[in-house]
Amino acid sequence: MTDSPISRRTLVKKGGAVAAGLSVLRVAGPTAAFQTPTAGEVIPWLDQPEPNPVPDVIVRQLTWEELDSWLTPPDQFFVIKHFDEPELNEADWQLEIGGLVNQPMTLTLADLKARPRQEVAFTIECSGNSAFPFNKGLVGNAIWGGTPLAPLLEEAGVLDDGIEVVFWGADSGEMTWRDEITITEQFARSMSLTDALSPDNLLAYEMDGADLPNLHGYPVRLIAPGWYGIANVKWLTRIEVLDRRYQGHFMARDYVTIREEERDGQTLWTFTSVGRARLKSAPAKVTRQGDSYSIMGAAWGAPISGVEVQIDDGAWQPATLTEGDGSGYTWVFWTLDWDAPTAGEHTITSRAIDMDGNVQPAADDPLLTGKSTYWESNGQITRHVRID
Ligand SMILES: Nc1nc2c(c(=O)[nH]1)N[C@H]1C(S)=C(S)[C@@H](COP(=O)(O)O)O[C@H]1N2
Ligand SMILES: [Mo]
Repeated sequence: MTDSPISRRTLVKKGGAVAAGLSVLRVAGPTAAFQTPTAGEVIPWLDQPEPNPVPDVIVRQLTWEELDSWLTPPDQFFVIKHFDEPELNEADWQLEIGGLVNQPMTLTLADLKARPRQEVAFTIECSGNSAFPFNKGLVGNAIWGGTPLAPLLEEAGVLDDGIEVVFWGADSGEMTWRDEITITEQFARSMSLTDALSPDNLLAYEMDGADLPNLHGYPVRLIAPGWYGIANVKWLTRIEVLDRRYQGHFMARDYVTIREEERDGQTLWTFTSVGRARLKSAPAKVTRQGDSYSIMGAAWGAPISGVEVQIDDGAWQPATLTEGDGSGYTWVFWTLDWDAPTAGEHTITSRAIDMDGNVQPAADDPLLTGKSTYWESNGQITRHVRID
C-alpha cells in the first residue's frame, strides 16, 4: 500500500462502496414507538404455515415471526432444490462458457476469484411463495459477492447469431415428456443476451462474505438481481450462448404462468415463463410492549416508495419505512403502530407501492384471479392475529 493520493482516494471510494453495501440506510424517519421494529413480545399469527408436503424441494423457509434482521441469517434463508443436492468441490469444479462464442472458456474457482469482485444486496423470492398455506416464507435477503458476468461474456466474444444465454446447474432429475420420452435433464434456465449482459448479474461465490453454503449453490451460482428465484441457477457448471430460445423444463414447462385474459370480448390464454420479480409485501409480525402494539413487515420486488396497512375492514394506513437500501433489489422493512386494538381476532393486510405509483394487487385482482398457475402470486397477503 502506498501513500499516494490516488490510492487513498481509491481506498475511500472502496470503503464507501463496502459501507453502502453492508449497512442498511434509513429511507424514512425514525419509527415512532419502538427503538427497533422488533422490540417487544411477538404475538404469533393464528394462520401458521401448514405442514410442508414437499420437504425435499422446500428444504427451509423463513419464519416471519423471527424476522429481525435486514440480512437473513443463513440458517433462516429459504432453500428450494428441485433435484438432488450436488456436492461439488473446488478441485474438480470448473465452469465452461461455450456455444456461440469466439473463444470458449474454462474457468476454475481461482480464476473467478482473481477477477474483479463485486457485491450486490438482493432479496430473492421464489415465484411460488405464498401461493399455498404451506409456503409463506420463500424469501430472503443477502449480500452476494462474486465477479460480474457481462465482462466474461464479452471476453468470450458472443457471435452475431447469439441471442440467448443458458445457465446449467450440476443437478439433474428424470423427466418424462408426452408419456414417451424419459431422460435425465440437468437443471437449466436461460435469459436473453440483453438480460444476461446486465452489469448487476454476478457469478456469485459468496453469501454475506462467506463461501456459498452448499444448499445455496456452492461453489458458484448465478445471481440475477431483480429476477425471481428460479433464474438464479445454483451449482453452476456451464454457460452456453444459443441462436434460439431455450425450452428446457424450467423455462417452458414448469415455472410457466398461464393466464386467462380478455381481448375484444374474446378469451385468450397466455403462457409466459416466470421472469422478473413483482411488487409484493407481507406483514411479518405483531409485537406488544406493555399496552403498545406494533405491526412490522417487509416489501420488495421493485423500488418501494411506501407501504399501507389495513386492519380488519379499516382504512389503509401509511406505514413507516425503516430499513432498506433504496436499490430496488432488496426488501424494505416497515412498521405501523397499532393503537389500542380491541381484544379478539383481527386481520392485517399490507400493500406495497413502488416508485412509479404501482400498487401491489389485491388478492382478488383480475390479474391474479385470471391466473390458473400459482407462480408469481404477488397478491396482498392477509394474516390473522388474536389480541387478548
Ligand atoms: N441448480 C439449481 N438452481 C436453482 C434451483 C434448483 O433447484 N437447482 N432452484 C431455483 C429456485 S426455484 C429458487 S426459488 C432459488 C432458490 O434459491 P435458494 O435455495 O438459494 O434460496 O434457486 C433457484 N436455482
Ligand atoms: Mo423457486
